[in-house]
Amino acid sequence: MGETIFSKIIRKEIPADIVYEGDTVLAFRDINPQAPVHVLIIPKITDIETAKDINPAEHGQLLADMFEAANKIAKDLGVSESGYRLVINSGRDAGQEVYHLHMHLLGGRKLNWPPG
Ligand code: IU
Repeated sequence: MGETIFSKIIRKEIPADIVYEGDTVLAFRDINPQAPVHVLIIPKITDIETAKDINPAEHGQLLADMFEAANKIAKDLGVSESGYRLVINSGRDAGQEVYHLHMHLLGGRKLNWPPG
């Protein structure tokens, strides 16, 4: 269950520009960046397809790990002070393309609100 192109990136079967790797979380630069800094932060487990599949009782530590990674990446890539956006697109109307939970970290330019 949950096999997507991100599974292949996790297994290093296809290349990605990895900026962070921990025991539970991997992060790599988006192949189609929407900002100077655009990183995808993903769990290494493959069974959370989208945000509605998150079970806080089961996935609480994993979510904490994802935010710990986001904080570190924002610092490492120089956007921690200027600001950045964390986005999880969930389902069709949000335009989710890859059904493996992922958090976008976007920064390095002034971001518009509301998003399109
Ligand atoms: P979305 O939230 O599911 O819409 O975002 C999927 C993102 O994954 C999107 O920004 C793509 O550019 C990105 N991506 C990638 O970085 N590498 C890939 O091989 C594929 C998609 I497929």
